[in-house]
Amino acid sequence: MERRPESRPQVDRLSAVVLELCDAATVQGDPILDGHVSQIRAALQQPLRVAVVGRVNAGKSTLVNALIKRRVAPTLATECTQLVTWYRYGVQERVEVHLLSGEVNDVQLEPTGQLPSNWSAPLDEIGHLEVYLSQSLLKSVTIIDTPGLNAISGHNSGRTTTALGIQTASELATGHAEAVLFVFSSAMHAGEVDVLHAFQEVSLGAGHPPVNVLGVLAKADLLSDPATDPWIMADELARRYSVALAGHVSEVEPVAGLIAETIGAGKFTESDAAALSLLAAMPPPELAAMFLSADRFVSRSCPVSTAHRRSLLTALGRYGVQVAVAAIQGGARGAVALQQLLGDRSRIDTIEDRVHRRFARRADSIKAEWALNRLSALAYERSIARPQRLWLADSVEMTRLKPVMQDLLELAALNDLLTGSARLPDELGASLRCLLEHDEPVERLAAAPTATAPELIGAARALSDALVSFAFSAAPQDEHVARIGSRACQRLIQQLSETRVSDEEGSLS
Ligand SMILES: Nc1nc2c(ncn2[C@@H]2O[C@H](COP(=O)(O)OP(=O)(O)O)[C@@H](O)[C@H]2O)c(=O)[nH]1
Ligand SMILES: [Mg+2]
Repeated sequence: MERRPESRPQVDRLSAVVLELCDAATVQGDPILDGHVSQIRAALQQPLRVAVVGRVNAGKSTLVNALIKRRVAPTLATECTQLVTWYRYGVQERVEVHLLSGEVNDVQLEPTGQLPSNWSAPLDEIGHLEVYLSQSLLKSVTIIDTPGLNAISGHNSGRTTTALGIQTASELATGHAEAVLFVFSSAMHAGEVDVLHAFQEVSLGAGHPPVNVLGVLAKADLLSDPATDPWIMADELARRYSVALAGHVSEVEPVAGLIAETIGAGKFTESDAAALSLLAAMPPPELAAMFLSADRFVSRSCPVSTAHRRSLLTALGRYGVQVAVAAIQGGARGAVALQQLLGDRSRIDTIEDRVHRRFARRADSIKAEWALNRLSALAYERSIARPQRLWLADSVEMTRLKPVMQDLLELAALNDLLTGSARLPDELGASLRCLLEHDEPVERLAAAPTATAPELIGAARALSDALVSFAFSAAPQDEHVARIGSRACQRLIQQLSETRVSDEEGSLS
């Protein structure tokens, strides 16, 4: 007998419902509505689009490279850092230059694997680039690298906001990001506050609920001096930022993007490991003196060539070099062991996990919600005939009421919990957050891995009861969230009971 899935369906169940609405909209026969709807339909059928946003030099492109495990995006101030670049999945690697005129030109990556720096068209005629790569992450998300939010009214920021979806209402249905990685560097400076405000305007204007925005504290390695562990400071700073940004991002995670980029892109070699071993063998006082500053690191006399020291510094930063040297002194040998260790230290795994857990796994709900929002915005678009607009407003509302759309309510409830717009008692709030954040029943109920189906059902009932009894005397918004949580428990109980019955039937046959 066919075994029922244990986790929530990953297929585009909700998107399929919204696609039906799109089909019905097309039959309405309004060409303008149809134009918008066909863009929404296309977006629903593609991987989730995640924009990487932040000020110039925050470490966005470095993070993009680290995530796609290739050094494709330029990370210095070259011309193409000014272009919005989409990284999409494609078996055949290529780059498409999308001109503002609508024309598309194909170009190749440089032999080094990087984006070319010369384009066949002037920069101000290029809308964006689309890079097709066969990296597996891109099967589930499309990543959009943006130039930066520094001068929100400036030319490049205009492009950034376009990628995020800040356009005129008539363009609302065009290529937008559905989720955001907001990158800011640890080296706070005055401009950062302006960028934050710009970002807030941008993210709210684009209708990105905080649950779809992840904060990334990049360049965590720069928080170190030779004597301290940067992660102590990075964790503390990330915690402070996550409080300060509570209404705008779901959480803030620190990362050492540069190390992750070098290791992920396979740019750390045996020759680098050998050079680091020479450093590790130096007398400790001399080594300590070298690590006092980047200048001293390259200028002092030492068995490793100045050029190689400079390249190590560019590839790993001072912290990365220090970590590797300390590991060698502790017995680590060879490039493979050091790659593993440096990769772990960069904490890119946490960012990957969050991209997967918060975005990729929830892509269906995020996309369906995004598409419904776009469709309801079209109901106010005056270039569409009034009867069609009225039909649209009504149909979006009816679609939202379908029982299958419970997932969207759960996402909204999680958002309310994360942003503090709904408050539940600490323990109950944590249990509900866990229920709404995870996929597997054991994780959703924070149960022991060995828990049996009846135990899980019991735990779900207990949580549901606690939520209902809280809801009786709660403020309206808190009550609403608690009731959605209770319904989520009931769905889980039903799912667990069905799995159990099918298992029992399976064992009888
Ligand atoms: N030490 C260190 N430098 C970084 C890190 N991430 C980026 N950088 C450097 O910061 C500069 C700007 O990075 P980039 O990714 O191009 O920033 P973007 O303008 O936001 O795309 C480059 O020189 C990077 O090498 C990091 O995690 N650690
Ligand atoms: Mg960049």
